[in-house]
Amino acid sequence: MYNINWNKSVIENNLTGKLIGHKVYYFPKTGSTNDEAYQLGSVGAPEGTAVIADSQTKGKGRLQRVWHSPPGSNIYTSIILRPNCKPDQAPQISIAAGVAVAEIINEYCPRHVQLKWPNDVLLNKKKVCGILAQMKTSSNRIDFVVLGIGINVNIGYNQLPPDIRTIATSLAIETGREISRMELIIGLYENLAKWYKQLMQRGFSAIKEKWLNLAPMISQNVQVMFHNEVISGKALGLDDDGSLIILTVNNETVKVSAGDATILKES
Ligand code: BT5
Repeated sequence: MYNINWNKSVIENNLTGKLIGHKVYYFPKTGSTNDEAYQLGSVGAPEGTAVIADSQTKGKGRLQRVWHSPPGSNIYTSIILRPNCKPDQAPQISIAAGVAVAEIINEYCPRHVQLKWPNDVLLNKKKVCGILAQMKTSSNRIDFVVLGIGINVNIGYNQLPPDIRTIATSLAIETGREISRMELIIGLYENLAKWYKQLMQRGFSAIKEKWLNLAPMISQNVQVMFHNEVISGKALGLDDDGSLIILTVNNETVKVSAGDATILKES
C-alpha cells in the first residue's frame, strides 16, 4: 500500500510558531511514542513537542491492551501538553482530542465519523483511531499530559490482525484511496491546537456539545464493562469530568469514568 516516508522537517516547517508540532522527534521504530514523550516531558520538553514513529513494537492501548502498530502505513504520535488545570480536568483533554480527530477525519470521509465513549473515533462504525492520555502530576497540579493518538491511515484489510478485522478499519479502506500521512498529521496538529486552545480559553462546553453531536450512544441503552464489573442503562450524557452519565434500570443516575461501552440496542 501507499508508503511515504516521514519527513520531520517538512512537518516542523509547516508548523513553525504553532502550538503543536513545532518540534518533532521522529523514530522509524520505537516501543511506544507515549513512553518516548513521557521521557521527554520529564526532562522539560516544552508544550507542543510531538513524537512520531513509523512503527511501534509495544504500542499501548488502555488497560494494558496492545495497539497494533505496523510500519509504513499509519500515524502513531504522542504530544506533550502542559495545561494550566487540575488533574481531575485532564479527561477533558482526551475528549477534546477525540473531537479534533473526528473533525479532521470527517474532511477525508464526510458524514461517516462517530465517537464512542470515551474517545474512540469510528468510521462506518469501525475503529479508525484510539487515544491514550497519560499524565504526570505533582501536588495536585498537572506537570504534563502525554496525548497519544493512533490513526489507521493506509493499512489494508488483510494487514489488520484477524482478531480485529471486524472492529477496526482505516481511512484507505473506507475511502478506497491512499492518504498522505504527512498532510493528515499537519491538519491533525492544527486542529488539536484549535480545540485545545478552545478548552483552555473558553472551557469545556463547546467541546462537549460537539462530542454529544457525534456520539450515537447518547439516549441509547448501553453497557459499560470495567474489569469484571458491568453497568447497564440509558446513556444520558457526558459529565464535565468526561464521565458517561447512565440511568440504570433501578432509576439511579451513575457516572462511569472508565471502561468499554457498547450500545445494547439502537432505538
Ligand atoms: C486505545 O486503547 O484505543 C488507545 C490506543 C492509543 C494508541 C496510540 S498510538 C500512539 C501512542 N503510543 C502508544 O503506545 N499508544 C498511543 P483501547 O481503547 O484500550 O483499545 C485497544 C483495543 O483496540 C485493542 O484491544 C484492540 O481490540 C483494538 N486495536 C488494537 N490495535 C488497533 C488498531 N491499530 N486499530 C483499531 N483497533 C485496534
